[in-house]
Amino acid sequence: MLALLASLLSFLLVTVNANPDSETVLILGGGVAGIIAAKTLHEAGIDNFILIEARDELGGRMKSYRFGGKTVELGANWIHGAKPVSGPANPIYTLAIKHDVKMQYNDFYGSLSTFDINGTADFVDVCRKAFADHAKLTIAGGERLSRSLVDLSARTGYALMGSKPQTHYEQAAEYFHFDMEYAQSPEQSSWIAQAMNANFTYDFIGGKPLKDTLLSIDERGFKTVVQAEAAEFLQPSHVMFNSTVTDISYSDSGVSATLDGGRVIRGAYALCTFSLGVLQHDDVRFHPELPVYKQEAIQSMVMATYTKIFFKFDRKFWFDTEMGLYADPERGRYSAWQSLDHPNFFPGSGIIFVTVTGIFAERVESLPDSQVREEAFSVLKQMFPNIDVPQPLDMFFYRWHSDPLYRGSYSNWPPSFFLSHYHNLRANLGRLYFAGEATSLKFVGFLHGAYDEGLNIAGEIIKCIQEEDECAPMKRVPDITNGDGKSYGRFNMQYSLY
Ligand SMILES: Cc1cc2nc3c(=O)[nH]c(=O)nc-3n(C[C@H](O)[C@H](O)[C@H](O)COP(=O)(O)OP(=O)(O)OC[C@H]3O[C@@H](n4cnc5c(N)ncnc54)[C@H](O)[C@@H]3O)c2cc1C
Ligand SMILES: *[C@@H]1O[C@H](CO)[C@@H](O)[C@H](O)[C@H]1NC(C)=O
Ligand SMILES: *[C@@H]1O[C@H](CO)[C@@H](O)[C@H](O)[C@H]1NC(C)=O
Ligand SMILES: CC(=O)N[C@H]1CO[C@H](CO)[C@@H](O)[C@@H]1O
Repeated sequence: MLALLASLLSFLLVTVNANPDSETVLILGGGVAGIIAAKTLHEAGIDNFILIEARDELGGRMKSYRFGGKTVELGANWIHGAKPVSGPANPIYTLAIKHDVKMQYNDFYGSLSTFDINGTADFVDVCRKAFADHAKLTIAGGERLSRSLVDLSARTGYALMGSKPQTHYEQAAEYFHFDMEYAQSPEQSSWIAQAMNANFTYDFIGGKPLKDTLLSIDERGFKTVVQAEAAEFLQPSHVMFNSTVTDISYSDSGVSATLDGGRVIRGAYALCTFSLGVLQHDDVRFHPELPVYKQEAIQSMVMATYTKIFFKFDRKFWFDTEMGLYADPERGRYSAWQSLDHPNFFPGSGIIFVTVTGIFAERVESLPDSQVREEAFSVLKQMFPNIDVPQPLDMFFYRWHSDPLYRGSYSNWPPSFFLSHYHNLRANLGRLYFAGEATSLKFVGFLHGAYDEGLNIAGEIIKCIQEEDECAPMKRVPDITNGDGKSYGRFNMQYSLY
């Protein structure tokens, strides 16, 4: 009798432990999406959440680094489409103003010097045409979408618009306007998704660049935008730092996350904000295994790589403009240079950086630092044949593609990724939800995409917690067929940031 009572008691205890709280929400990842999701829960009166983060600080791909006596940004650095002519501002801009983050307008396309293998070569007019071609591509892509025509690659789109780069100058100019945005080439990118992305973030009205690309030059780091915001509502008890998730178990009644030490954290709901790259590389195992439609969606989106290589020199010997574009015979080879030693940014700093993208960036990551330094140095010598280019004092770049917490920089939508894939990438699995830049339709890749999705998906979870009857599974398409797969369906493409 006593034994029976004891076993009944222990059964009850186990049951209670398995359901600690009907409302605990696990937020997996402390980047923009995770922080904004936590804030959204908090504002809805839900404070029993736990944010689990592998690193020892918040911010994720907002990652600053002390280099050459200044704070440089290894990850996100710009607020794109800060303040459109009409409609509300980019929410990252609003947060930056609120937390007094120092920003400076970056005249990406207007303040430009151009070079080739023999030094200065004036092809600014070619760049102007590439800007206009990109705008044309965007407008025509939007028209395809509104007519429900199938998606094509941006390369096809460019060709149909009459833009067919032949010379190294034309290729460099196209690279500067396209790859520097999407971190992949036009042949690797969806025409329609490119059009949506550009239309929603940039104001193309009039086809002129607006002064709405701001560069953070804050000594505390751009991450202050979200760290200061988090400090307003996050209690230390809400956050587990230095906690890497290895396994996630999910069902219709709860979710648990296993940490690398074996500890299991249980919740009623979980929001996974790990990057697309993390999901693609099986850095986290799911139990049960993810359904085939989810796997197809995850593997069909692309995690592209965007790498900034920083150099510190004892003095500035380069161009006086903000940007420098170098046309190499190989498209995208150390082409896009940006001076931080500029009156608007860090005058006197001796810092310049070059950005590489896509496959070339993955190649660079796989090389030893010394070889990258040597290659980029020889490009500088070609750009400045009449100057005795000094050896750099320091060089640094971050390997996003090989970091198991990211596996790349941000998502880029390929032509074979259909709107139904998008729904499947974003859909919940029982009590497990997904959010991040990759799940944003309007702003894929951007900080404001991560922000928007933290807000939207936390909203889905709140509906489930507070209004049981509204807890419907999110849209998914288990079998994407030729009939529904290629159509984007009817979609309102009116320009609006929010
Ligand atoms: C080089 C670069 C340049 C960029 N430039 C810009 C820009 O100028 N403007 C712009 O708008 N966007 C830019 N972006 C994109 C922007 O940074 C991202 O869209 C945004 O930060 C993504 O936020 P997130 O919350 O979706 O993901 P993340 O920031 O990746 O957050 C996910 C979090 O999960 C954590 N994590 C991962 N795996 C685990 C695990 N197993 N266990 C526990 N924790 C884990 C990570 O450490 C991270 O903190 C850039 C990105 C890069 C890399
Ligand atoms: C996380 O780990 C780092 C490095 O080991 C350590 O300095 C820091 O105190 C840890 N932070 C927490 C909150 O455990
Ligand atoms: C560079 O200079 C060499 C030698 O004058 C010349 O043969 C070559 O055509 C030039 N290349 C370019 C891209 O200007
Ligand atoms: C589909 C759509 O609305 N595309 C728009 C993108 O922005 C340009 C410029 O405002 C419009 O001309 C397109 O119609």
